[in-house]
Amino acid sequence: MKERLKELTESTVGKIKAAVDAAALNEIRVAILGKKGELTAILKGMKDVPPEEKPEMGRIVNEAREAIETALKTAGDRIKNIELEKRLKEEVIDVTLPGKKNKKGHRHPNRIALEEVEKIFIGMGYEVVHGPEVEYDYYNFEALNIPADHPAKDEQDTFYINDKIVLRTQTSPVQVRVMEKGKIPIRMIAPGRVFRADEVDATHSPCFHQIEGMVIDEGITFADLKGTLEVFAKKLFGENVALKFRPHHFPFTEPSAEVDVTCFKCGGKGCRMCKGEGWIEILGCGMIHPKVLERCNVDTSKYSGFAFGIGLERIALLKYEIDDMRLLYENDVRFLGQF
Ligand code: 2NL
Repeated sequence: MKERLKELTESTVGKIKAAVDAAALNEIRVAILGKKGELTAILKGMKDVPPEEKPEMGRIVNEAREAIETALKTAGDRIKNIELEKRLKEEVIDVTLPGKKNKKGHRHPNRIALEEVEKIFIGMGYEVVHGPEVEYDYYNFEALNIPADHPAKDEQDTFYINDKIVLRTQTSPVQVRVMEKGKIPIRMIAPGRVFRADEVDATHSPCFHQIEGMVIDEGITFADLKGTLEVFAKKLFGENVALKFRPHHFPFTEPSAEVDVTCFKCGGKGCRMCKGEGWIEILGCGMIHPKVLERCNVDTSKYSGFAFGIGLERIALLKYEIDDMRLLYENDVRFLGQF
């Protein structure tokens, strides 16, 4: 019996020392100390040991159990350490790997063009003013010398909310509201969304953007208008461009003109960009009609002013050489990502 116990202890401790993982260790524990384990069987057999041998046998069996349990504990700690190290190795984070890039959005080409235009006028002392997109018919038309029977009011071109209210077709009503406040001098631009009942094509959209501008003070002349727009065009398209003022008609200005710049692509020789013309139209302008000033309570014996209107999309299309306005509204990131 003693011999058997000694052998069992030695062979078990040997196996325990050789065990490489927690599962193997557990198998050994069950085989020796489990319900049907070898040592458990020996302990159960103690009842058949003659009484005089019991104390001695009891001591030996207990020693064997303690030796095995100590070995199990030592091996358990050893395997825990091995497994911890293995996990630490496997789960290591390489802090030198490049981080995940966040995809950042950016400004729409319209927005980039608008901010560039705003910057130029702010630099010349202009204020940027915003106003309602849903506007009284009076501010959009009547105050601007466009009477009820004017073709510009045609129901085909204008979205009516009701008899008196429309979606603004230009941002001039913002300027009318500023004039009515009566604080002069005025140097302002009014950028924003405008609406016309147009079919969508490469150069039209029912919703587009305008930047109107206006200056009112004592002694403002057409020369101020020319000088201002020349500075603006050169800052936007390059110092080399020349301007041409072509007589035109607008109901709210007199005299009025459309302004062309020499093609900044070919320098005026004629190319695809300017359709062989050498000139590109960029805006409309004029001296504010006395009827408009008077209707807005501006004293025409003292003050005069000029105004202009720029199509924002037109500027964005020209600047970025985009040939179809629809691209600006489709919001395809493959297109927008290029600017
Ligand atoms: C164009 C022409 C223009 C104006 C807009 C204006 C505003 C007031 C009084 C007088 Cl409150 N005029 N605005 C003047 C001339 C031309 O726009 O072709 N825009 C794209």
